[in-house]
Amino acid sequence: MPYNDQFECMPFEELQKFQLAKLKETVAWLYERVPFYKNKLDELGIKADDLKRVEDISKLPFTVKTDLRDNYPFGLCAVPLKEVVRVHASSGTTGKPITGPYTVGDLDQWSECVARVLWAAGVREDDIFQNAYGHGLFTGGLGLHQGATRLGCTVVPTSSGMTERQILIMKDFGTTGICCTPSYALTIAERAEELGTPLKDLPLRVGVFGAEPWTNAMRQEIEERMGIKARDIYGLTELGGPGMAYECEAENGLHINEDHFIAEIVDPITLEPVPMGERGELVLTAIQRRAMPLLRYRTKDITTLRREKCSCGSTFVKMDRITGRSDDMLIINGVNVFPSQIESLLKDFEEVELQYVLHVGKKKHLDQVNLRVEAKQDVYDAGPEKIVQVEKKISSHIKGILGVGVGVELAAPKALTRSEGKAVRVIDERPK
Ligand code: DLL
Repeated sequence: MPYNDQFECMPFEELQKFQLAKLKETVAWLYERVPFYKNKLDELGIKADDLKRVEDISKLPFTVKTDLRDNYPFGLCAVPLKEVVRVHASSGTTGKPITGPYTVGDLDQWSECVARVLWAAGVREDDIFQNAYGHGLFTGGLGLHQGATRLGCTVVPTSSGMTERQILIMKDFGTTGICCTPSYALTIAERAEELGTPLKDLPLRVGVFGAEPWTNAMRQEIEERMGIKARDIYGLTELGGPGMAYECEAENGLHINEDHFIAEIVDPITLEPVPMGERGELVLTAIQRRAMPLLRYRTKDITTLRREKCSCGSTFVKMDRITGRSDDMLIINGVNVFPSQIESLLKDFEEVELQYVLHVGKKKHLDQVNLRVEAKQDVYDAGPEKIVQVEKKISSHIKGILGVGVGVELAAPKALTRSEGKAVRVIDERPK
């Protein structure tokens, strides 16, 4: 039985009525409070009362990441900042992050959504739950913290990194549940094996992984090496972070928390809604958030939706695992990176040309990024010492701003192939 059967098992007709009421409330809320939405709704000549059925959502305007950038940091906020009790942030397409503000009520419903995820994965109040997501601006750490606290677990907020300490704590505290990115899970498992304490010999029994794409093959490997059940969790900063969708015992798709989010799939080119069961871009509308509810947010994540009876009892629609994105965002060990962000950082360095290629690969289970960028002639001529100095300077600048380790290699002037059409800026050789 799901965590909150009143909502998670709601009959479809009732759910639709509920969604419509909340959608209308949200549209009216935004119309009154956010000039960006007032203008967009006026342009389209649509008001909350014009929405008669949930499907009328397709009359509403889309919201995209650049709208958040253009209204940075709080231009889309629908409440005064004194009612905002937390702000998280994630990568924007250029230098500035995008922000996610929360009211007290938003935090409360976020905890509820994450509690449902954990419950569906089999986490219970007697679990010792190690939270190895980054705690900070990233929504993973505090989001999972709140959800696990709501369930009553014994939460151990290790945050990410310091792998040997993670293993030590797992052993000493008797950790039974864990959450982190799936790639980090494998890194921990591998280190534990090297240290002679395979995780499968520990009490660990369940893991909740997300924030980056992963496959069933990876699930199997994690389950075998860690001796656990591994389940998926999905979400994004713009709409409140992890907990928007989650896997249940059926392990064939992720239920979307439909009393909080209305999901649509659109064709990423025509932006027309596609029928249930067809692939396209996931578009989500937050219908209960109050600090920054977004209408028809284009996630750029590619998936399909299915409405079917599920063995877990939930009536919520299911989405398939995310198979890719309709933009060029890269997810590097759970951190979102746009090539355009790298480009805008490179502009600060007069030692290099804006000719660059990002090579993305895997070393063991972790993503590795190498940036080849062309040196200016005088820098190149100054010799190896100067080159190494510039490489280090760029690498530490990128790490400082984006939080991602990138190996930088200065190439000789004119060494990189010039494009004859769209420049190829990213070579992603990670296994799909
Ligand atoms: O990654 C929130 C999160 C934290 C989700 C912890 C799950 C667990 P952002 O940093 O804003 O938020 O990145 C959001 O990451 O649009 C997807 O492209 C990708 N993503 C998130 N979860 C999954 C998943 C968090 N389970 C972006 N599978 C999203 C595939 C995922 N991709």
